[in-house]
Amino acid sequence: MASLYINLLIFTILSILVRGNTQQVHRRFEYKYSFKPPYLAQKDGSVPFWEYGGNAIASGESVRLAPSLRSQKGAIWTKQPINFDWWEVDIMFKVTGRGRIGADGLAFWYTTQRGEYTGEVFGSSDRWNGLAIIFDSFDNDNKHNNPYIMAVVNDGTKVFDHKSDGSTQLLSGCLRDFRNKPFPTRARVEYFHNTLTVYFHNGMTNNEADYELCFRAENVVLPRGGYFGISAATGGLADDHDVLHLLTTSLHTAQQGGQQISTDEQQKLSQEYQEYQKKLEQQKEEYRKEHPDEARDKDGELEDWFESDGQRELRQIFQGQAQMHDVLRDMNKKIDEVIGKQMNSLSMLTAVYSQAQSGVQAQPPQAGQPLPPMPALPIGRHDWDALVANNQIMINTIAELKGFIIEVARKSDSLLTAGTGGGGGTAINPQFLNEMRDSINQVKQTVAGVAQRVSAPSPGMAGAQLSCPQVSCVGFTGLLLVVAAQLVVMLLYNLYKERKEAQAKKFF
Ligand SMILES: [Ca+2]
Ligand SMILES: [Ca+2]
Repeated sequence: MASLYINLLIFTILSILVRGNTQQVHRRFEYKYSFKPPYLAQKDGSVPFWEYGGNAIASGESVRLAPSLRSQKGAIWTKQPINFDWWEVDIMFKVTGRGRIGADGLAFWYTTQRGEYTGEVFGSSDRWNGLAIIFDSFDNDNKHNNPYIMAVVNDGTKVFDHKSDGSTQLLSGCLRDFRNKPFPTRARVEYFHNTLTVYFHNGMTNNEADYELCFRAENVVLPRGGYFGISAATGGLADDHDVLHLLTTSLHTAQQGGQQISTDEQQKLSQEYQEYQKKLEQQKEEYRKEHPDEARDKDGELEDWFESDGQRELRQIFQGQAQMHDVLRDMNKKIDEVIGKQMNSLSMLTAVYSQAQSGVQAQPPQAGQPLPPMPALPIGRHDWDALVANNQIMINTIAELKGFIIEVARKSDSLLTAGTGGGGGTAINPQFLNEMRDSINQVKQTVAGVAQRVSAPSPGMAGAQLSCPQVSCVGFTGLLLVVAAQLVVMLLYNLYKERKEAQAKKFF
């Protein structure tokens, strides 16, 4: 019965997995919540759809949130709150400095309000409501665990603990060095169905596929309609904190995506986008007119085609590392796949259970609402105990079997040595046993003969008991029984010995 139930369960899980995999996630690039080069900032220095302040400076190629000077703070924030629930943000950034150690770091925000440019937490406000992904360069608590990447969720009440580098407040994180890399470092923050996943690209290659998992956290509940922002700060030590791009993609499940965008809205959006592109082209033209000497400069760049010995060596080292990295990445991907599959199976299992419990089809979770508590697996305490007990029995049986096999091997060894060592020794051969059996049979016959003679009625004592004066007397039938029992034991022993020998032969 139990195995039938388990089979049914596995079948249901598999069918749901197949159905789940065919359900697609629709992705849409959100240009109003993104910035990227070229022409990241316009001529007047503004970044379309974004506002920045503090010590931040935007150029055509990047946003320098905080320059490598002491005690600088700067940030850039979206003008509009986010109007979708699930998203993925890709940030390309560079943290560079002359020092072996840098400070303070950089933070990506999703908060209900834009932070203050004079704030105390990596260039933004403390007591934020929402999510911070912090790239902490400086090791305040001197535990040699920085630079560190971490997620800290705040409900607007907590004050960030700089002294411990937020180690008591973080949701999750990973130890990754993001300073002074040959290529820009990248982070991909994904928030989908209340699961927060952060991938990191360590900037050792410029390969798009080199992201690795930093952490994944489930049941993360963030408020709806927050703002995206990215900020940085320096302290006594200082790095340059540059953001090269921030690309936002909204994520929609199949049924959501189909209903949400009407064709009118779609037309309006594409028109808006085309206008924006036209404006950019115009600005490009103007720039070319104003800087006619730039084209000439490009001709003078021929020197860049040559490289010094040092540069070549460095390039070769990077190439070698890139190859090693490719192999590692493949392995990482496989491990990620395995972990992903495990997570998937687990969540499917709980989904099946909850469906069976309620009989209602599960709805995808909504942002801003806590998830229902995870139901227990359909394995009860007694099932578990039974499993453990069975396991113990199996272990004991295996141990016994092992002992038995060792004994058999030992005995067969001794038998072999007895066989080769001149037939003497302690071994009993069947011929000897047969002889013994024959002699016992003879004894039996003799005893029977004696018994007949003894039991023949003697004159004068008809029907009377044999008198056994002085000594204790054993009845005749008793004697016969003992002899018979001995015979049986001998026979059994003979059979046992033969079987053992047959078994021992199997091993050699
Ligand atoms: Ca720190
Ligand atoms: Ca630390």
